Amino acid sequence: MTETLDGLRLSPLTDEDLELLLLVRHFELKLLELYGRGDLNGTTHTCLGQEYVPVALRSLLGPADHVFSNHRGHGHYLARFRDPHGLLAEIMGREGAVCGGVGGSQHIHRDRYMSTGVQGESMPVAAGVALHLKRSEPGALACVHIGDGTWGEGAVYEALNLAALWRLPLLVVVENNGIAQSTPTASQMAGTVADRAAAFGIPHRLVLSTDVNEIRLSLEREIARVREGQPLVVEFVTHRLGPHSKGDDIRPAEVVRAARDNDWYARYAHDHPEHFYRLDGVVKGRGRGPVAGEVAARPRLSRGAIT
Ligand SMILES: Cc1ncc(C[n+]2csc(CCOP(=O)(O)OP(=O)(O)O)c2C)c(N)n1
Ligand SMILES: [Mg+2]
Repeated sequence: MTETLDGLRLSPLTDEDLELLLLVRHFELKLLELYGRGDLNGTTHTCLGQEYVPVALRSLLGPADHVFSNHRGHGHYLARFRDPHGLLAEIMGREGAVCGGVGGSQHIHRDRYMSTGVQGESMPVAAGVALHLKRSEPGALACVHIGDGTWGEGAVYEALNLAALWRLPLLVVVENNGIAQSTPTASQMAGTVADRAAAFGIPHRLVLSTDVNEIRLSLEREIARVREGQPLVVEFVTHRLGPHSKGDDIRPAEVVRAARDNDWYARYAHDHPEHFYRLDGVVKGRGRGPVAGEVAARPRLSRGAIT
């Protein structure tokens, strides 16, 4: 067993948080199963292993805040809306799809939530929305999720520059899983995310923990400052449990093993077996049968998305 990121026992979760974590986990495992059977088209990127990031942030964000997601966005969406039916219908091109079936897995727009598969695109858009919020809805913020590899996109720096200069309520959440598709971060990033934030005078916080309660406590005050116009970069050191998309995993066995050893799912089952097993089977059963079965039985949309 390799060292876990924080090496500590996870604190007990509320039923609500655990159910949400399990919902995301089983939703995506089901997706991979459906793709494997040829029941879905296009592609999908799972956030297996990273589910705790949006779940931890959930209670720190409010309905007036905007969330910008990326290609790995099912967890971000489910943490915001808890709508597995609408998302699965979107991915399967069925009636009840949240974006009428034209967005698919990566391109979702609902209320103050938007995802894009184009790396870095969301940063300037989120900065623009943060400017709007500063002027018209003070106290609200724009939260944007990006990966470590996305720091190779120039648009990220243009957005950071203006966020710092104009003191925008912009929260940049970096899910640093150590890899971009098949390129390890160490092979493509000079310096660090922290150095790059510092170049703009933007505070940076490193989160090593996978403990939802601990993460919330550690970020509460900083996120309150974002609402007052202090942009912030929060970098989660996390692990991608699965392939980049489907079946395209060329990582060495020890890297995958380290990801498994840090997985909140196995760790929570170990640390809190009674709580875990009381809810895991229930949430898994819901996703495997009723949600997927019900959505698959709906009429197909004529214009289903292909990605
Ligand atoms: C502008 C742009 N370039 C390339 C791609 C292809 N692509 C999709 S995901 C990805 C890797 C992103 O890595 P990272 O930002 O670390 O996020 P992760 O996949 O690890 O969550 C790439 C290169 C893209 N979607 N958009
Ligand atoms: Mg990455």
